Amino acid sequence: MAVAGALTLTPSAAQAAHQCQQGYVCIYQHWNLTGSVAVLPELSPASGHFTGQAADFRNYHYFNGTNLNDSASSVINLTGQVVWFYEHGNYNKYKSGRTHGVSPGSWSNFGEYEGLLQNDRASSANFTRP
Ligand SMILES: [Ca+2]
Repeated sequence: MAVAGALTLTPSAAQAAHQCQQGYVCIYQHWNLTGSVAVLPELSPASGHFTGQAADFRNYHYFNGTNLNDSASSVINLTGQVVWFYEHGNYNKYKSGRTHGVSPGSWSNFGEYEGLLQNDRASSANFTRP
């Protein structure tokens, strides 16, 4: 009995937006800061492991285990500098590609603007204006 009720899943808790903390860049699997999140210490001054660059997103995963490369859809930047995302690894150094900058204290969806980095295409990020 009550089988139907037991099968009713409530996605709200699992899919609730991760609360990004001050001093961090938080990258989300889906638009509007939803889905699983990846927090890269190298891009987050508050982490204690800030280098200002992540050259290859294949080396990172969301909390749910999915690889970060070619899957990022939105980002919030709670650092004091513009963070730049690139279509290819090594900040498009070896291959021309699109970019998308996210201003301090703001958030953005990838792929909402023609000419900028598209959805599910980010492969590296840094704080150096391309
Ligand atoms: Ca995505």
